[in-house]
Amino acid sequence: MTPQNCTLIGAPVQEGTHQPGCLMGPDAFRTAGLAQELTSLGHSVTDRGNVAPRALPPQTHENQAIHHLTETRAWAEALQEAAYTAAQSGDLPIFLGGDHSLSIGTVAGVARHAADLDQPQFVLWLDAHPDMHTLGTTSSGNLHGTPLAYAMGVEGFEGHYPANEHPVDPANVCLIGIRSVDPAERALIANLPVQVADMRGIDETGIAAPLREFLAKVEAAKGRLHVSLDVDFLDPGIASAVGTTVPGGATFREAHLVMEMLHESGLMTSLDLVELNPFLDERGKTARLMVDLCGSLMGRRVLDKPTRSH
Ligand code: 4U7
Ligand code: MN
Ligand code: MN
Ligand code: MN
Repeated sequence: MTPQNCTLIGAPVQEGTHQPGCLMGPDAFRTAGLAQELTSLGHSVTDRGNVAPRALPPQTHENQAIHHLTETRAWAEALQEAAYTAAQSGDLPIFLGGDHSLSIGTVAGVARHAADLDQPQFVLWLDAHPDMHTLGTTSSGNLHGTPLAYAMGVEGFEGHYPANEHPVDPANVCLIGIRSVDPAERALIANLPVQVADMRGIDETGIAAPLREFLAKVEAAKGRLHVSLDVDFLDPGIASAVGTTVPGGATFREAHLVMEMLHESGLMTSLDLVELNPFLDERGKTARLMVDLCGSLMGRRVLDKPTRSH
């Protein structure tokens, strides 16, 4: 296993949701021992503390449901810059959320670095939701439901979110774990070449098949891979500390298998850990599970030899 230099970047953003608590996410990951877990696996860790957004002049949108648009834009600008700088250093950036609106900034930032390297950017979205609303289609007004549409350069953010200079090709995007899709997202998915593994399909094929297919694409294209892990990817029975629980999520073993396969691929170049709401946690159980999953993602395994052959 190649040791990596991991850079932890806290993004205590919660303006993308209605429910307070994600603000405490970065410190919960720290308290649950994320750095120690990575160090125990032979990696080095630098914790850069938390990003702080600038104050921006207030802006509004005709969709009255939207709240905290100004703050979301400010976070996006600050995180795009932080992600770009961290990616340039050659280290593995790990963004500690914070709600999923943080990915508006992180994906754009790492994609900008991929463009500098002239490598295609790929995104793996592990989530119950596609997060493919635009400012025009969101009816909850919760902007954590928009980051993937923005990352792919879908229209509907102009003049509100920062201009997206390096949109990710939808053909380079894979969503796994999907089980709650709104009508506007359904229509977008139907018209874009994204790979979607919903829980219905996963029940039939297992979770390894769609992931293996996607990782083969990343490898063949010599791409860079950003992984965005939303706590609600997991079944609420094992991970309750999240505002948007949806039954029927990934089991403990399905989630670990995804992490183990990602590690074996050696392809991941950046990571978001999002939507942990420590205020809803039971004695740090979900925070610890997320750290445990990061262990598998970063090389912890049952035996010192590969468990299966491809
Ligand atoms: B998350 C939702 F309506 N689609 O837009 C919305 F179901 O980052 C949920 O994946 C969004 O947790 C969930 O509010 C955003 C809803
Ligand atoms: Mn507008
Ligand atoms: Mn999400
Ligand atoms: Mn979600």
